[in-house]
Amino acid sequence: MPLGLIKYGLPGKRRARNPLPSAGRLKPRYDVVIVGAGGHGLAAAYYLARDHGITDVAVLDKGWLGGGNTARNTTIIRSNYLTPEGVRFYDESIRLFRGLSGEFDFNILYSERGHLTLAHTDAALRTMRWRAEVNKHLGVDSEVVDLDGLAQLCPPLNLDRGERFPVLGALHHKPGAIARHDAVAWGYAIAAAQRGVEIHQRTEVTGILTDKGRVTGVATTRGRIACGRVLQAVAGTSPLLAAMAGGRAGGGPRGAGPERPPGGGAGGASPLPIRTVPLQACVTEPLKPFLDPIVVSGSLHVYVSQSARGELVMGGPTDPYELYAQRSTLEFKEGLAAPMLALFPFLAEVRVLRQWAGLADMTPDFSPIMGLTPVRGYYIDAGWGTWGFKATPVCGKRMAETVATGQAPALIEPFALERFAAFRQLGERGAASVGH
Ligand code: FAD
Ligand code: PYC
Repeated sequence: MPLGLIKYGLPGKRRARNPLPSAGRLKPRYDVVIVGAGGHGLAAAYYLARDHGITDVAVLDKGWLGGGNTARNTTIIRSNYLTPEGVRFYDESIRLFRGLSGEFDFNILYSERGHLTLAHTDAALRTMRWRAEVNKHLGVDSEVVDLDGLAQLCPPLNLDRGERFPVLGALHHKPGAIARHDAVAWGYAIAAAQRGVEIHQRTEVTGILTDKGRVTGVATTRGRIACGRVLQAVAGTSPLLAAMAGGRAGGGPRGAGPERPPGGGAGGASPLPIRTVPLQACVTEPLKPFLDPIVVSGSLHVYVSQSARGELVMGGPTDPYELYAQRSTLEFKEGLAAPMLALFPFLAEVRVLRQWAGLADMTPDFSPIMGLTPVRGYYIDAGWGTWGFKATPVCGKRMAETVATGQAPALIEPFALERFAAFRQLGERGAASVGH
């Protein structure tokens, strides 16, 4: 047992320690304001300070640190995407994830388990082969495995050929991993705050201030703040915030921004080609470790991994309607149970411990939106749908570079908002975790 733990345990009186330095008072002006203290906003703040020496930064959140989608996600990390742009991008994230615990001196429980995407049809197998070829070409470890291979990689999986949708094979992606989501958010928050970044919780941005096409500040529930640069990193509420930056000024092509978000938004119609839908997940009671790899079935619309605590973390497709409510439903659980039991019949008696929902901001091509906007000094990090946790380190690092230099680096340039106007979409639907 570490000596520090014994020393901590012996004295009767223990003072609770908050490792996050206090943010102090909100100043009237900052160099950079980041809206959203989820993993993405916090990571961007950290890399702005660490890599670019920019520390006059306020991260504002209407709720609490890491309490949005970051707290609600199922933490699957992988780079087995379909487009070369996607594979390169997520692969850099995996490299960064591997070093985070050491960098923070804070264990984020990063655990590479391997990731299996099951194929139940010939068409699905074809997509797996395609993904494997693109991945290998770019140095990413993905292979199609047959039933014998699957039986070795995941012995508890039901491979009975008599099933209604029998498993035919799978894409095996060795680097597939999970991590502790709140540890990632807190790790970035503490490391950023130690470098001088201020994190102000319960501070909602209610307006974006602009002058002659340039951002000049933000209006908040605690008053106005002047600043030269704003980064929006609000995931599920991206269209609402972008609308505050001014009507179509967010850059969406005419006709591509599909609908006004519920409740409007100060700037009116959404400038982003994004629809927001709930995404639900649940965990079971803890079980002895039996499931090493992460298992996903795109055709059956379910996925599962076993956490360090032994809980099975499970999810399904997005809800089939647009909604800004984080409620969970019985229909979700019912829809999950049947396919999950087809894959692991012995789980029939296992109890679900809790369930929840988050908000997925879905783009038409299932790729994110990162980079500049037509409002000068206003930068966007959005469109993370169901896939953004795994991008936290790389997006934070590359968006920090974008904010610091005023230019998007080559790695994220293909994800620019203007791709929708230029018909340069990056189709990643075939690599989405389940059929969303
Ligand atoms: P968030 O963590 O949502 O942070 C945004 C913050 O902005 C919030 O804290 C919010 O309070 C704040 N905010 C919003 N509006 C304002 C405002 N006006 N003023 C101030 N603050 C504001 N991704 C994966 O890669 N792998 C997965 O396995 C995975 N599973 C998922 C499962 C579920 C059930 C859900 C819902 C999502 C999943 N995702 C997954 C997606 C992932 O959770 C998100 O893409 C990611 O967390 C986005 O991080 P973020 O920091 O951008 O956003
Ligand atoms: O991006 O791999 C993923 C994922 C799994 C569940 C939700 N998203």
